[in-house]
Amino acid sequence: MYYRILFILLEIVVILCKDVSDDERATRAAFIQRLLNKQKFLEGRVKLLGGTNKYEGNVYIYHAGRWGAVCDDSWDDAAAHVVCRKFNRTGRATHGGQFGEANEKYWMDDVVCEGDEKSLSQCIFTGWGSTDCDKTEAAGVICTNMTDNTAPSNLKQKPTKRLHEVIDVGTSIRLVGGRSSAEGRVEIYHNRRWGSICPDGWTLYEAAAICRHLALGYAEQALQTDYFGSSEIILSGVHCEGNDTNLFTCKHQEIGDVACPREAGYVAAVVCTKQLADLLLDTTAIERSAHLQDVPMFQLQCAMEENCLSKSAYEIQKTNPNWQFETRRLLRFTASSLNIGNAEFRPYLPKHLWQWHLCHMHYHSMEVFATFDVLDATGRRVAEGHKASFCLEDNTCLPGVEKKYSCKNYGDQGVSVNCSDIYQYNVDCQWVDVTDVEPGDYSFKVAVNPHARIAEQNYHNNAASCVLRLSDTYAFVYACKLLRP
Ligand SMILES: *[C@@H]1O[C@H](CO)[C@@H](O)[C@H](O)[C@H]1NC(C)=O
Ligand SMILES: *[C@@H]1O[C@H](CO)[C@@H](O)[C@H](O)[C@H]1NC(C)=O
Ligand SMILES: *[C@@H]1O[C@H](CO)[C@@H](O)[C@H](O)[C@H]1NC(C)=O
Ligand SMILES: *[C@@H]1O[C@H](CO)[C@@H](O)[C@H](O)[C@H]1NC(C)=O
Ligand SMILES: [Ca+2]
Repeated sequence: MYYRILFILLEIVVILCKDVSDDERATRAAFIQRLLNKQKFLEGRVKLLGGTNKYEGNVYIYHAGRWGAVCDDSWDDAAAHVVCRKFNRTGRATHGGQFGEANEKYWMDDVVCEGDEKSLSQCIFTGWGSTDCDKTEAAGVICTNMTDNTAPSNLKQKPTKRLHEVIDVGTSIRLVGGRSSAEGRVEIYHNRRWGSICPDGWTLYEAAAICRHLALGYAEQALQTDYFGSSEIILSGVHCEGNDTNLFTCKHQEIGDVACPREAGYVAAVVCTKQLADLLLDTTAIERSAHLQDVPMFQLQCAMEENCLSKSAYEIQKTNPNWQFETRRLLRFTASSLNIGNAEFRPYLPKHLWQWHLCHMHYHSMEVFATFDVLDATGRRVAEGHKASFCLEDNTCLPGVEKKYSCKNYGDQGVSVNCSDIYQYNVDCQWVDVTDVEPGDYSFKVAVNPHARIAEQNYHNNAASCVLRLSDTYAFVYACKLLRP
């Protein structure tokens, strides 16, 4: 009897407890459901912050319950189009935290869009939260009206006038505020006063024109800074090809009273040097080695992790349970570049920021070292140019030159003078996934150091544009020409 009562009591306690916790659980479940709904609702949404109106600003994307910034590496107008489409507008990309520093951690880096994606998260990128950017590298957009005649396609080529058409080519240029005569902010004499250059869009291509113009050699750095002091900005939108021998052959937007989006006091500055690396891409190696190979996807898992296949591969992986047995058609080729300069080619990132790639068991020291693209006759990209980051080393050297750099054992990375960094056609990811490309004639483009993140003497030997003839069974690559990426 006694036991029985105890038993019933126990049962009541159990039931009560269960009721309470069920209630609680229901409340919690509802709370979590609301949270999840909100997350689902916001997932992939994009907002712009820091601009003067809602159509511009740094880009933030919502993922996994929080907002995160986007890094400006590889960020371009195609990506800006994707962001601006939600306003029915086209857009222009901004870099280097034009609308302030990133105030959230980065969610995305090395974003590569075609421009027709429905949302930013459909573009190729390094993976959520995988980034090597600091907070000054926020990507932004300026969205403009479609009908507006400053639409991005024009904006991109907006500087149309060459400087020598509007300014006397005898006009003086000087470097001011540097620690030596080979560096400083750039000043130009116009209307009886010295003024600075707008730093927006100031890259090594523009800096190279300044260093050559002043007979100071090559541009080692292109800076947007107040480090060398500042003066009134009287020239904006300077745009050079990278091979200009003087500033006046470059294009520009405005001179005199100019509009210039920038951080207070920041102006364009350069550091010049006579010692610089110069990679020369080997076009013969590309022509000789290019061929097709069909590879089953189960052999490509490492490559998939490193984003070396086109989007359809990832769709197949998601939708087809037997995806491992599908094959991909790869255009494989050897990319080799010889350092013909007079200084070593060293990676952009310091060693502690190198990324370890488990799959390939080596460190990547540059976020993008090479790009490979297949374009059709209209210039449209038909095979996604995945972006390969590599381990830089001295693979072979000219006779009498000793190898110095090796990727093994966290070794120092670089390419010595008169040595070549070679990616053989049989290396993983050394290909373009052409599975979805119809037979026909295309242009095949390979570029090393494509964004000129590392200074070189010459950028017009960093890319090759070749004819690619693709049939059902074979590929020919021929007539490669050297040009700028
Ligand atoms: C964009 O245009 C579409 C169709 O013209 C319209 O339905 C939509 O409301 C527009 N969106 C915005 C943000 O103006
Ligand atoms: C864009 O269009 C809207 C109306 O659709 C107009 O109010 C606005 O002023 C336009 N902006 C620019 C920059 O032309
Ligand atoms: C620079 O390269 C362009 C092609 O990108 C070429 O048309 C131009 O003539 C070159 N300029 C000089 C000064 O070599
Ligand atoms: C690199 O090779 C060139 C041409 O063969 C030669 O003139 C130059 O001295 C070499 N430089 C070094 C550092 O080996
Ligand atoms: Ca070069």
